[in-house]
Amino acid sequence: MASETMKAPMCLVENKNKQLLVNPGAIQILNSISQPVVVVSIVGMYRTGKSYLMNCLAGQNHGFPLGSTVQSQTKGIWMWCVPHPTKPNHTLILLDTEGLGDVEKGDPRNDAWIFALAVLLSSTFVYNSMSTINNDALEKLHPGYVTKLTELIRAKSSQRPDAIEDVREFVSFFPDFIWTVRDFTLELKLDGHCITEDEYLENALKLIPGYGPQIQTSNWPRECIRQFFPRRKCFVFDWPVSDPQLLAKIENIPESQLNPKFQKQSKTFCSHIFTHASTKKLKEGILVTGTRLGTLVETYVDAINSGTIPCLENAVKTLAERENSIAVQRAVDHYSEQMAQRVRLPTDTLQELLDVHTACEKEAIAVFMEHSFSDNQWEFQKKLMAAIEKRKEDFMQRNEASSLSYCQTELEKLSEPLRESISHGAFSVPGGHSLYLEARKKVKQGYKQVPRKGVKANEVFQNFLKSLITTEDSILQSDKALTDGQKAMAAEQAKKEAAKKELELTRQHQKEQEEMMEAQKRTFSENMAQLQKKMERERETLLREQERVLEHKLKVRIHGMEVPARPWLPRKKKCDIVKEIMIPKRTPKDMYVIIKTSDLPRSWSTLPIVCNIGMQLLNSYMIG
Ligand SMILES: Nc1nc2c(ncn2[C@@H]2O[C@H](COP(=O)(O)OP(=O)(O)O)[C@@H](O)[C@H]2O)c(=O)[nH]1
Ligand SMILES: [Mg+2]
Repeated sequence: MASETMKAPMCLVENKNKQLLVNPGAIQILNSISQPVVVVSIVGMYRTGKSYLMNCLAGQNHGFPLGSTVQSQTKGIWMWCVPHPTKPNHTLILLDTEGLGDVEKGDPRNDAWIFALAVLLSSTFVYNSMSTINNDALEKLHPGYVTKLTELIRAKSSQRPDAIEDVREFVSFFPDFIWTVRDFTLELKLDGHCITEDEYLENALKLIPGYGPQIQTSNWPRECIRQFFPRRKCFVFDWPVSDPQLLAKIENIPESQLNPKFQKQSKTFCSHIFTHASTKKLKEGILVTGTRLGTLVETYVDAINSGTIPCLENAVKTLAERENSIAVQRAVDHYSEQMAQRVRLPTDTLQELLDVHTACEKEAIAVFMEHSFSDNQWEFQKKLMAAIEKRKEDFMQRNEASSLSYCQTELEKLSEPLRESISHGAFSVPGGHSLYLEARKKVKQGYKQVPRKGVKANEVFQNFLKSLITTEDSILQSDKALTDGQKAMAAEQAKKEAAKKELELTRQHQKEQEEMMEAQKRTFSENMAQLQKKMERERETLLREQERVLEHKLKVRIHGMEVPARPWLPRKKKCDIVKEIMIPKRTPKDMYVIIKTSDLPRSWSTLPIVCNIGMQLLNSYMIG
């Protein structure tokens, strides 16, 4: 979509009357964005300049309405889709949260959900606060939002919300974390040394040594931020203007008149987002497009409203089901279009049709592979195979019908003189049988000359000969030029010829059966070959993801988790972490799990076996 059509932000999720409502208009916009998206969300206390900062990212002074001017802005998540300023063919989606912690704006009950949604939907999550990152900021700003994340989000549908594995899973799909500190007036110094903004954040997130309950309470948000957000950055901002009067009208102040330090800091922040904010991805490297983001919003909000916890695994399943159905349809349409373009009915032979079928099928499978994902039990691939099989049969039937009618028409034209001669009694004369044979031979020769008669050519001619048997016999018997012996020999000859033709026809059918079997074999091997390739590609992505998770877990492990463990965060040995991450539980039937969880060399040897199992399953499916 041309994202420039979105001139102003619109509400995506409204927090109203204890319910979260998805705006269908916003979903419609997302649905039209087929490009991958970079999603930046911002949360923090109201009137801390969040919307202003988001407008900076959109390159606009006006857009998300600022708190000073609009009092009755809808509570919830606001969305603005703009073309990505540096990544071609990407859309930048800005998600601004409105009214978090603002009691004037109504029911705060859903605030935690808005916070969780901002995390779930973004690829970069900005946490905005005022003045400093201190205990106060960590404890009092949205108490419990970060620490509640384990209760508000679930990675796997099958696990208890507090399961350890679930927390571990979070990391693989959680966004990058940025803490923006506004009106920052302190010096960036620690123990007399200059430090970077990131060091300032890391220092603030350092766990307080000790074991008391107060220390635990202080450490918990720190621990959570460190656990959930392994990739962290910090940006501090000075006051934008020195005159407080001017602050209220900040959107009308030309950039050049803002505090030069603030200008520089805003530029640095924006340029970091434009260069480093990554494309939104789900687990296993599934790229999120605008359309997919729309589905995620709907799935998560549906879950929240129905009283369940948004679950990433279910969201991916919903996405996969929607998209895999579309992928099947696309692939089948491609097959049909290409067949219609490349096949001229009737084809000369069945093999000619099957060759084109194989080529079109190969392309169709590739279309399916390109657009499908997480088709764990090959459910949709099997649907595709069945659908293509049906289309192929339709083509074969049409091919036969077309050959039949063409051959019949041609033969009727060619045999017209013969039939006329029969009806005029031209062969009821002495020597008539020989004349008849001559005339029949002419028809045969003429028929032979007709090009591209197709698969029914022999059958049609055979039926034509059968229709003449009685007439032919009476011509023979009434031919006075022939002796009884000659007649008997001629009758015998006719029988032999008929039997020979019958045999030819049977052989042709047998050959066609074999050709069809061969084509089916090609179907299976093509499906398996392309599946294998896709799995290898997916496995590479998975390995990279596992490495990332491992790296994070080790980092957390190594950099001092010195407080008593939470029930969901027990301390682990390094080797245990490695084991848990690299070898999750297996279910032997699940082809993807086998590929996902085995280590690299083993996977290469497992792959053919897995493909064999797949082949057998697909085979039995087709036969069944
Ligand atoms: N002190 C201060 N005020 C700001 C800053 N940025 C914007 N504002 C002003 O703060 C008010 C609220 O800004 P807004 O962006 O709507 O805050 P939001 O409620 O967090 O989205 C407006 O009057 C802005 O002009 C900033 O960095 N510091
Ligand atoms: Mg705002």
